[in-house]
Amino acid sequence: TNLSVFVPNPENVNTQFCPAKSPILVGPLSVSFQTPPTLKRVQQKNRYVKPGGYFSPRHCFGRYRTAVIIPHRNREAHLRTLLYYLHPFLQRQQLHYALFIVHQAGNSTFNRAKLLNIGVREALKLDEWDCLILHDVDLVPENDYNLYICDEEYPKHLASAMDKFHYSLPYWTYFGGVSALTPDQYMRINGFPNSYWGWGGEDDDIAMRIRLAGMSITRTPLSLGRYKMISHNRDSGNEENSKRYDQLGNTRRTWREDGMNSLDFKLISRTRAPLYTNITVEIGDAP
Ligand code: BGN
Repeated sequence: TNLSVFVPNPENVNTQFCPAKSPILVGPLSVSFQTPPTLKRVQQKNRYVKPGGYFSPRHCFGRYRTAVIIPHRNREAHLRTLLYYLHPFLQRQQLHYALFIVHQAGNSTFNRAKLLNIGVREALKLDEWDCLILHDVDLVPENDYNLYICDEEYPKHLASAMDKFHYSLPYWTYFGGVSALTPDQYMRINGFPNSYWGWGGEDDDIAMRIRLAGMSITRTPLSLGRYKMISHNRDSGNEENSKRYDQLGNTRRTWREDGMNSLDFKLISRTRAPLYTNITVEIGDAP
């Protein structure tokens, strides 16, 4: 497949940047999970999305270039629901964006943070992104004023008010669900840890890396960072990581060696699906 670098919309004859604040935002959104839509339906509703899940505003030049990276395995129905809501959401924000689904092949234990590292590495080969959005597949944003752009200074936590935590933070340093880092911020913390297999702790490790690298966390205000989680049972292959407490106790010693500079995986395929770029990888198994 041809995965050459994206060229801005050739039909776009208007050379003006989009306004700093999109005029077509609507604010609160109504999100409900009934029967997940078919991919075909999502495609029909998003006819300006190009293969690979790329979009560029049609009447102005997008000011911000955002890559949304979504780790995935075996959650097709969630993915379809997220695509259904996320594509129009990002288009209303007038972003130049693309969606990358990083699919963990095989049955080894799930590793969210490592899949995110892979998504970042692959996405940065395809375009120059201003902002990397690290996004869980089961979280749907409920307000489009929650902008999918980065803060120049600090990593930003976007999922500040999830329904499962009664629309507030479970604890002050929480950094899970959806976050936004510039490529520079991402590299300054050596990316995310590759060593958290199974559920839990990796997001706390990331929050700690940010601190250890001398940065703070900024976040979307709770009134706007609202998300609905698509309810589900714990997946098999994503059992609680019982080592996470020990690992977190060691982060200050390990973060410089465990991350983007030690990332190792086998790319099985990278293809342009109609609504997203699909990256399928073999990532090994827990030691
Ligand atoms: C925390 C988990 C996070 C998870 C949140 C919300 C740990 C490490 C314990 C020291 N952290 O407890 O990974 O995102 O809950 O569910 O388990």
